[in-house]
Amino acid sequence: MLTLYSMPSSGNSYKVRLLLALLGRPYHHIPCESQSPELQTAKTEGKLPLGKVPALHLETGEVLSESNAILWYLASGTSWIPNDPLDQARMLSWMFFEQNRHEPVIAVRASLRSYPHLADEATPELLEELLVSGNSILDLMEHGLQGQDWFAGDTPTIADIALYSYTHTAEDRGGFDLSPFSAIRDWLNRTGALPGFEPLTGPAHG
Ligand SMILES: N[C@@H](CCC(=O)N[C@@H](CS)C(=O)NCC(=O)O)C(=O)O
Repeated sequence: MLTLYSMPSSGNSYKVRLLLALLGRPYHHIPCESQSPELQTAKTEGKLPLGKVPALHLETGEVLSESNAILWYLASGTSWIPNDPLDQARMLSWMFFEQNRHEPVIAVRASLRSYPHLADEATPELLEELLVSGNSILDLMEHGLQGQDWFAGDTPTIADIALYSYTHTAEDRGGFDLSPFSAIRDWLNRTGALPGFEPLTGPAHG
């Protein structure tokens, strides 16, 4: 059986749990919350090759790191990766965007507002800067969803899962106002209605 080391509060970890739920794949879960002894143990026992969660341990003993690479592996051979190379490239483009531009702003603002150990870094100036840049990221997503239900192609792909993770908590955790972004709000509702969907239930961090 697959074993997933993941952080209950974290969007990067939630992506993987969400895809496993949507695929109906059973797995053994080892929760490693931020600042917890379990996270430290996983690190010292060498369970996290890149030092971060999520990490997926396969039945073969191989270990995969990086949430979006894990999504790719789990989705291989399923409809969550489109067949058309152009749609695949579009999907990857949104997934790189998610890691390079979305997560460092929208997730970071949520983390600064939620994790007690980051409170000292959460200055009003930094929160304002992240609010402005986060709104421009949301604008790009809103534009990307014009005339289409999903980010890459006609059906949901792992790009939707990658982007859903930190966007659906952007209001309550990140302090963003999604009311001007109607295409994003419709897409969030569409994603939340997928068969097998599981909500993020970890504590309100990150
Ligand atoms: N780019 C990585 C980011 C992984 C990452 O930063 N994980 C954080 C939680 S979101 C973590 O492991 N934090 C614990 C630590 O750094 O000690 C991915 O997408 O998997």
